[in-house]
Amino acid sequence: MDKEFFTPRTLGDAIGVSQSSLKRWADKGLLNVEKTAGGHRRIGMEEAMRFIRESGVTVVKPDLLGLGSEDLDVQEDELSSADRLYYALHSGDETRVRSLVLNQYLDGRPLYEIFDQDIQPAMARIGLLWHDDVSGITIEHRAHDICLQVLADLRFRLPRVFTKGIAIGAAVPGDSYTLPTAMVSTALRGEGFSAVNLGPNLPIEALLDEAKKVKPVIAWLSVSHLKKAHILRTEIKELARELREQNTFLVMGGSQLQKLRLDRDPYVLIGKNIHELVSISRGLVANNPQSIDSKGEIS
Ligand code: B12
Repeated sequence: MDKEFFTPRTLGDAIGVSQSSLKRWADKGLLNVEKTAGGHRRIGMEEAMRFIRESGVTVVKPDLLGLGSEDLDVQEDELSSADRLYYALHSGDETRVRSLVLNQYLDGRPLYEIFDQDIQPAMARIGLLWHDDVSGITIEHRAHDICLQVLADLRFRLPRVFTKGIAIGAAVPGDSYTLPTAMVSTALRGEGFSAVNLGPNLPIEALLDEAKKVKPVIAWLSVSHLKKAHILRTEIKELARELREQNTFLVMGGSQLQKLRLDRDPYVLIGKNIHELVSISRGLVANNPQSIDSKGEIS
């Protein structure tokens, strides 16, 4: 996808400030403004998102930034963000889901909170509907697809500054769940890792092969569905051993991980949610300072 830019007028109108205020902020180095070949000022979309999130300005016209409009009626105003998300997912309103999630992000809420406290509980509630009625299955499939689209959109809007090194990961073989591993990669990108999601159902051998090539700081595995646990346990033990030799930490999580009953291993770190994943990743960087350039390459 090409880089998306806003004119100073569009950004100014979206956050309800004049173009001269934007220019002042740019002169003070608070907002990075680029120039086109013709000398016109433009603000990159990621830079606009970063500025709004960090400066705490209010988006008054979200539609100008492609964020949808979050016009709530009065009763809905009483609901928690997780409940609002649940209703938007239930009704299949993708625009509204996107707007709810992106606005939470722009309001400065940590990604892990949006994931663990809004999307996860909303999807868990959606996941109960199929017990009642066949339409619950349709709602669940649709909601899942909307979450994936919105996560991709969110990830695209994150700053592309990768100073913490490389992270790669996937869901284990036999696990076709896509959202958990997509969430992990988005959260790690938000933490400054050059994170690559290798998707659902990845052979352990393929993860190891890639890890040997790119030497990540973190390799993650998500377990939401468990098949052939005994084979997987052996494969993961061997994976952890090989990763340890190149100083890569294996980080594991997922709703079915406990059932795998892994042996204790200081190089296998376990997180029960995205908040714990982020804490683990911050701890690893603090204890393992390496020289890393902006593309995430370790030197
Ligand atoms: C979407 C969904 C599906 C979709 C999956 C689409 C896809 N390609 O991904 C479809 C419709 C295909 C599906 C199918 C099935 N599903 Co389903 N599904 C769900 C649902 C609604 C949401 C799952 C999801 O993505 N959640 C969002 C993620 C992000 O949340 P999470 O997995 O809890 O992850 C959190 C943590 O575990 C952690 N985490 C996750 N990964 C990692 C990794 C690391 C490294 C770390 C640190 C942390 C971490 O952080 C996350 C955020 O807090 C759940 C409901 C639920 N309670 O989860 C049911 C659910 C999991 N499914 C269920 C069932 C029964 C099934 C089926 C067996 C149904 C059937 N009869 O066919 C099949 C099995 C499919 C299979 N073979 O794997 C049950 C499982 C019950 C159980 N395990 O005992 C659930 C709980 C629904 C229910 N209440 O009955 N499902």
